[in-house]
Amino acid sequence: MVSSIVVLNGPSLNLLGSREPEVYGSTTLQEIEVMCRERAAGHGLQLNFFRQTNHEGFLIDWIHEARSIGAAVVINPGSWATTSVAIADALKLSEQPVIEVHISNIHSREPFRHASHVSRVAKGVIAGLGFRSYLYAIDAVADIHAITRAP
Ligand code: DHK
Repeated sequence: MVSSIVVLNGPSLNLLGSREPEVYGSTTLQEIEVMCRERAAGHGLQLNFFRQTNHEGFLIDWIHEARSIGAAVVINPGSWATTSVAIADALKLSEQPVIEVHISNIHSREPFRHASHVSRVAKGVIAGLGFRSYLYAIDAVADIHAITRAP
């Protein structure tokens, strides 16, 4: 049963707010973190916002850490979605739901963004809804949690 969520972010998402705002919006990662905390608290779930890394190995370590504490994973892998079998392999080991998040709609963008390794192992994928993609991912984990708790 899920009682905590780890939120993970891949490369260049530290620049949210100033990075291509016409694509990614003007909300910063820090602002997203605050909203995620509120959302998770509203569902009675603990949130570990591990934040962001530009180093693939760190992200893999964090995925393993999430597994060891039995947390669900909300992950925006950024461009590693399309390049990293290693991240997908690490996520596959999770015994809790993994929700892949993208701020932009990767399917309406360049073709190289369409095929995600992470999508193959994720329980669900939320893309194109701006910063709200993260919040809906937390709602999804909470719903799954409620279903698994139901008698
Ligand atoms: C973020 C990125 O950094 C891109 O590499 C992805 C994703 C899309 C997003 O929309 O959040 O292709």
